[in-house]
Amino acid sequence: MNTMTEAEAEALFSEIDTDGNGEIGLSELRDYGKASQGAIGGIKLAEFVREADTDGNRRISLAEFKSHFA
Ligand SMILES: [Ca+2]
Ligand SMILES: [Ca+2]
Repeated sequence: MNTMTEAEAEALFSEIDTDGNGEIGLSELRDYGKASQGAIGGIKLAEFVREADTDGNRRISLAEFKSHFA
């Protein structure tokens, strides 16, 4: 997937990471999903977590996020 520039991916990440701890947790994703019809960058949230969470800790780090989108 190369749908965003790195800067766009970082901007979207910080929009979703509302507590600013550098990782997107499931509750942050759920909150974001409510505002975006359950999709992120056109991808369904459940699918996004499965594909982007490469270390399997159920949280999306900025590095995981960027390698997925940018
Ligand atoms: Ca967070
Ligand atoms: Ca992860």
